[in-house]
Amino acid sequence: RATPNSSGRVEFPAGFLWGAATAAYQVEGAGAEDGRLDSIWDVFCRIPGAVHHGDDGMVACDHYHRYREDVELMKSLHLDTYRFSTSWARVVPDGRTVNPRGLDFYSRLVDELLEADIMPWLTLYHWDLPQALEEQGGWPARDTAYRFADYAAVMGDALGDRVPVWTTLNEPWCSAFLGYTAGVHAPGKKSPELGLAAAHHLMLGHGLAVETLRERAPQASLGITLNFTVSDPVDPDNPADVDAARRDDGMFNRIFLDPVLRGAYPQDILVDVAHLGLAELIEPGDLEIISTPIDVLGVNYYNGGAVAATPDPESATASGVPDGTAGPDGAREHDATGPVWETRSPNPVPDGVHPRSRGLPITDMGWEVQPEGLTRLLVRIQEDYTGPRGTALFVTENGAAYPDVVEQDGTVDDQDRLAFLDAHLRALKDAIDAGADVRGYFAWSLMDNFEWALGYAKRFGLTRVDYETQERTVKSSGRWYADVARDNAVPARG
Ligand code: PNW
Repeated sequence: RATPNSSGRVEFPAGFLWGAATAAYQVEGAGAEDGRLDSIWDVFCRIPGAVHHGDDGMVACDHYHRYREDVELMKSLHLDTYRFSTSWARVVPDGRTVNPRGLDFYSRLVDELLEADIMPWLTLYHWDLPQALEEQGGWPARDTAYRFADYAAVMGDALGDRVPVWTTLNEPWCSAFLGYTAGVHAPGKKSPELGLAAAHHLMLGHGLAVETLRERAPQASLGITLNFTVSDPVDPDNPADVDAARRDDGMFNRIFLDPVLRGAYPQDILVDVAHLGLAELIEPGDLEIISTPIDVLGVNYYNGGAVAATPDPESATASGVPDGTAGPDGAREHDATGPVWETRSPNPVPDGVHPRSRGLPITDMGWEVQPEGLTRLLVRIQEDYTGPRGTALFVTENGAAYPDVVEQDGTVDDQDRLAFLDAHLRALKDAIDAGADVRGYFAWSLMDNFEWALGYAKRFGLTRVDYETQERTVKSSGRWYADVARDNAVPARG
């Protein structure tokens, strides 16, 4: 492999796209305006203890009313592209009837972006299923996949001529397994069977949506965003740990990669979950639909991890949570103030997969900072999955939560976040040098926002949001990133 890009100036290929990402429920607010009805997240937020501090997305960053100002902000950051999601609960509030006023918001946003010469990158589903559809079974019900395709058709008809890139789902792993198995995300269900059924129907919905968008937006690039981990056995000489890493990789990465890009679920995973009913849900033709060719694969990468077959004997709670980040005993069930680390592997595979600390630095999420994992991940996806099919790679999310310190004058000098981005961009360039066809990068996130079960307590933004005044202040990381985007290069470090 090429020498790691450790500190010199690093140039990116001509045309590389620089962006920032958000998601509807995390930034929009206007939760009950212009005909929007509840999504599963609105309902989940009302469950006492489900979300840190009882926070919800009713106001969030008020982006629904401030989108013009926010597009100005994007311009000031020199962004080539903006990745946002559309709220299904705004566009099709009851899951069946189109709400023109909701749809119109996205039309105005897209026009504003095009006017500013910022390419709209649209994600159809970033976790806000209309509650009406959850009440009819949610993602574990096959019908939801068809309702999703209907919603995709509505969006395609409305914006197909103006939006050049569409991704169907954001991180189906989170929707399926954090939502229906671990119960830490909406709708808060706790069943391995439901998680697997949700996963299959999310995949089916993805494939159906690609088919329908292909007709409605023949010029557009289409794809999906998956979230990934890089699982290393804590002891590579211990076959049980190696098997734990295999299962972690299987239930996190391959269970989505393989059906989408190879047209089949991984055989070892089908064997592992044979008693949980996945195979019985697959109808003839499903995998052909799921593997409908895509043009882009979105890669979300925050961290990898070392895993073991057994809990850490030295950890007091034996939960595998790294030292110093464990929440109060027993507080992890429905009080998400503790680290999200543990939710990284609530997979339905029979035996546990136990995260182990490697002593690497961690972010405010408790996630290990492991930039080199991004290089390995991108090269592997290129070689094993996307390369043979000619599917382009984009890093659609990468970033870090840190507890920002606000200076007297309101500025935030977040050198920790800046260093995180710097290291990951160098790692990304290493992957390009090693042959990965990576065409763009989106920082998570354009601005601080509603961090799901952790509420407003965790800040990922390039821009600080004061939730009292809704004032936006670009952080040091944001100013640094603006230069990177302008110069198409990461400046020398130091
Ligand atoms: C992603 N995990 O979520 C989402 O796409 C964003 O909406 C979110 O704000 C961002 O990452 C930061 O969390 C994840 O537990 C949430 O492994 C949890 C996990 C992974 C991704």
